[in-house]
Amino acid sequence: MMTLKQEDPQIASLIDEEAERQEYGIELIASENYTSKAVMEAMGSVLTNKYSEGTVGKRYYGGNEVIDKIEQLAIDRCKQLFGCEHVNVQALSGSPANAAVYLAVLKLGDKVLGLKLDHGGHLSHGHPVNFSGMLYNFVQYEVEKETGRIDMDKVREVALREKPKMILAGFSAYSRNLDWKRFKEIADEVGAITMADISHIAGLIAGKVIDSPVPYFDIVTTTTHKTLRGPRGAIIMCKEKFAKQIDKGLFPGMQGGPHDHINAAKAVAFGEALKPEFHVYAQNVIKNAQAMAAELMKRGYKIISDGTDNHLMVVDLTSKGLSGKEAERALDKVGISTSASTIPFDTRKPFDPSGLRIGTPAITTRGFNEADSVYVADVIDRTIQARNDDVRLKAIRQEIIELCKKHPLYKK
Ligand code: DSN
Repeated sequence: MMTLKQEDPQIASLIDEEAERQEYGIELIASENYTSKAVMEAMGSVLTNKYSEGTVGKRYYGGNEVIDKIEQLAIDRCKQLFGCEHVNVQALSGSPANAAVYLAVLKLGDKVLGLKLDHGGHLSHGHPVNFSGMLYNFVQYEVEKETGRIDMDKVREVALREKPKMILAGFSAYSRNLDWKRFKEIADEVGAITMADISHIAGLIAGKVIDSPVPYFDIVTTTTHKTLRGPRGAIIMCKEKFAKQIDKGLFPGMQGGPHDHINAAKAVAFGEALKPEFHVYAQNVIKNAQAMAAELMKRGYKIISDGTDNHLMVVDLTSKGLSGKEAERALDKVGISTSASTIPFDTRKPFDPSGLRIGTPAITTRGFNEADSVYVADVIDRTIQARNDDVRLKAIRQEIIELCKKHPLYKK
């Protein structure tokens, strides 16, 4: 058989181009990371050829004796990593995982509490343009204007008033730890199911540097490709009493055939996260984020909630006189990838919001330390100031290339 280069030189060369971009660029998108070569090898394997609807030992297709062993390994490692009672590793991505949970435990129109998108939540946590907001009756809680933090007494007030069937805790742009125990107490008070979406922080939980909802919550979903550093995909963990419902919600409720090559790569990633080095990695992700946030604040940038407990921060650029999109574009020019983000109570439109979300999972994977993170904050500041000066931006681009050469990624 032909190699990719022989079969399709155009795609092969574009992949090379993207590899160069990743190698010589600084990745600060809070939801991105770099997987190991081992994870990629599993993803690019013959396992992509297989169909295996069903669960281990109960498949709708023949020839699954090897796939069963692989999926069981993924399950066992995941249970060891997160201490969950049951896990389904077949979810294709975060939103389908959440959809499968809703399908499994809710009826159409049921009421759910979730964090508002522009306050740090996620589209699939009840935004009106998303299936979640269209099919279910989501009531949203918010962060406080003064502190940028979730006030649990207010969450309790909303829960007592609304009496939801389920309470959902989780975020894609919130930099503070969640009080899982308090969420559970409130849910118990109103008789609600508890669901956590830990997509952003799963690696920090697996690395045992922040608290886990798994001991308290009924259901916990996560993507596997963010801080957890695995392949693009998701998993659903739950208490044993929800196991059957969740499995049925995912297949046949939501999905057809699982992606066995991805499930193998999930097993590899869980194996990596079980190693002691991953604990150090998770610690460093937070140290780097805190160093970067402190430096940006020193330079007059407003960080929502005035700092971070995790891997990310949302910078309010209003006082700097530019929008999140303008900052994102300027940083792109020097080879720094970020994502424009709404801020709580944003007066600007979601496509050109007031904030910029920044995260440290990827730079930490390539070995950046706190001093490097302070330097990156300095570069961000200088780039924003020089955003209309192409000569200065070009010089900064060279600095970035030198910094990346100091911390090679896949060219090691
Ligand atoms: N796109 C992910 C993020 O950036 O947080 C969430 O789906």
